[in-house]
Amino acid sequence: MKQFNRYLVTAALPYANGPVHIGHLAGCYLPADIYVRYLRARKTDVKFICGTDEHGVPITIKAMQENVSPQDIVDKYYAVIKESFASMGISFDIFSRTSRQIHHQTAADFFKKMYDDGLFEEKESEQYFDEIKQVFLADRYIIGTCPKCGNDKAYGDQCERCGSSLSPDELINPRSALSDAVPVKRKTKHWYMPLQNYEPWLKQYIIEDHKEWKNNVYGQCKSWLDNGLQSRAMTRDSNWGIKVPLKDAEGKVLYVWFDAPIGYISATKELTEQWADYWRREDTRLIHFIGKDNIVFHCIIFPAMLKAHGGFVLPDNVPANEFLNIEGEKVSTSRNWAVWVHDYVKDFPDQQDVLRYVLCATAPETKDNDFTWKDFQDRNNNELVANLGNFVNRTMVLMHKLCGGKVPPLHAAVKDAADDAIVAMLQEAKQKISDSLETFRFRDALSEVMNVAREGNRYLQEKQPWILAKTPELQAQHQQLIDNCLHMCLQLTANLAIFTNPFLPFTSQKICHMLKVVDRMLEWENAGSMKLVSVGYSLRAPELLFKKVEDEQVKAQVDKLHAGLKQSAAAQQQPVAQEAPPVAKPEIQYDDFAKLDLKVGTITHAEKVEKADKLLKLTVDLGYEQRTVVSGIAMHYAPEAIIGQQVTLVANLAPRKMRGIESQGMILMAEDKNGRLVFVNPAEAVTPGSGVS
Ligand code: B3M
Ligand code: ZN
Repeated sequence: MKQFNRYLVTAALPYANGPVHIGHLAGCYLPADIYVRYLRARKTDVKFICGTDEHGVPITIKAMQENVSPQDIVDKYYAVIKESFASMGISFDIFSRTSRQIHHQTAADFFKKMYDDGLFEEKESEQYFDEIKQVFLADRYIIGTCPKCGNDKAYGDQCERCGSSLSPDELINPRSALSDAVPVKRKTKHWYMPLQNYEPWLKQYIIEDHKEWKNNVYGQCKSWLDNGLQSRAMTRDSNWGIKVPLKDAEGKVLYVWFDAPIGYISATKELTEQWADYWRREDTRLIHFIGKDNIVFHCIIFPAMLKAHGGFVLPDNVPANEFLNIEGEKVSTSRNWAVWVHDYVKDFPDQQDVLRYVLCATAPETKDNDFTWKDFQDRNNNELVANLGNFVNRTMVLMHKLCGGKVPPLHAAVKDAADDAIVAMLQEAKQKISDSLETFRFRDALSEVMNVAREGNRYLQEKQPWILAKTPELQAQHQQLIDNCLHMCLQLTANLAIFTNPFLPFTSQKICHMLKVVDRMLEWENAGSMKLVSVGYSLRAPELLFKKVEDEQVKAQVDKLHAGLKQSAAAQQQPVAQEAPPVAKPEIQYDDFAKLDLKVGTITHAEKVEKADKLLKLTVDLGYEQRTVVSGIAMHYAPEAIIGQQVTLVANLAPRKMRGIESQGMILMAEDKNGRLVFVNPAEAVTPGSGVS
């Protein structure tokens, strides 16, 4: 076994394009936090790194939806996300952002070094281009019909309905997510990383050397490697992101999955001058906590980048979780089917640990799992309140009542086998909890902690000090037995503070407060000790650790979920801004309409009309004839951009001279409230000359 002297723990950088929900917490932030809190309690040298991922398509799409700049979006959500994590006790050492200068520099340098070492292939390829918006359409910007399942809202990289990963070329009827235009192919140059060159090395690194990785992670990596890797573009055409640090790279930025993981490095740099110890020394153990959709990037692409660049440690483990569903359905932020962390904290103030408990107890460690509010209530009421809370409360109340509010002594003369059993149980529990935590089995670890409380309750029930003290005479007679029982229970309570600390830090602090002990007691090496609280020490009054979750609260939360869903459905159906209704024209008869001869044609030629800013002279092919049409769209479309565009033509409009050119028809255009003009054309290409009715 390799000896590690310091730990670097990262949690996936959430996109700053929306708030975080409980699926995010359960997926990686909570397990990472539990792990780090445990390492700290073991006095391990550890840094816990996170921050927002502020580049890439998710940000620009959100900006478009909200009609603000990408910068506005990332500023807004950075603050929201940071606050949500802090309120849940996620204890990052730094929560940075990939928009910071230090990151831009670090990522650009990383790319430049790989470039200078000749590690990229420069390739021209044809990519989809949106002629209306005049931009290349990267992966997510293209929407079309999934060839596998027929979902007509599949993305250029993935179909969210059937989960297939796709390439834009596979989509049927591709459209631009920006303008809904039919995209055209254009040439563009990018820098590719030939991942296939790293395949033998990756096979050794993962398949041979990391057999201990979780099955879901190892299995996914193996299947990627078995299928063979290919060159992958590490740059994109966009104006939002980190500029490619090369000449002739105007309009090119680093691929977001190239820059984001380097964010772990830049955030460490920002945190400490000793950053290189964490990233460059072989005795650092680097661990990435992520959700399952990020596996290939953290297990294959990022390690290949680190290897290619050289001089960095590699991830030693990547404990990825599966997904958490809500009330039996997949989380969907667009449908607003989610439990938002900031909402939870508002609705359940001071009950962060309840959520931490439930999410850890039901964590999707090996397969997708389900969160329901009923289960939340049951676990709170039956486990936290009735087991852990009950044990600590009974101990405190009885100690105040029967031992004068002070830690009673342990009388050797009346010690018995049940007392010894408690000591042994604690030792065993400590070992089991450590073992589970160190192998990322957080559910098992937590259930072991709860078992300690359960054993405490059983012990108390067996000793029944309240019966021994039924009358003052009886109590006087049994005081030594009573003392022993409560002495044991108090030491057990202190041990529970140590054990719960990684999982339920707020609860652990409350216990420490009641016992009047300082944080140092929480160090892991103290676990199992029966000398944590000193004899004769007077303790504070008990306060309840947990309170019941009522049926009404559960109902309110379930209702809220459904209401959110309805609201978002309504919002999607309604036009964004409700303004004055458009002016209606007087009613006409069918015959009036039938007089129009509408034909579909294809633009085969387009040029500017001299001295007329707004006009283009077009040739429209109707199959059976060519028409010359003068159209007022020059401010909206470049002539070269509309060659091949299908249009609808009013073919029997009386010819009209414009700037000396006879216009033989009129092209139909839709105009939105901002004056934007868009072609009215058939949803799929048809033969030129087809009639419209
Ligand atoms: N922002 C993807 C995600 O939130 C991405 C993680 C980056 S980790 C370097 O799923
Ligand atoms: Zn599909």
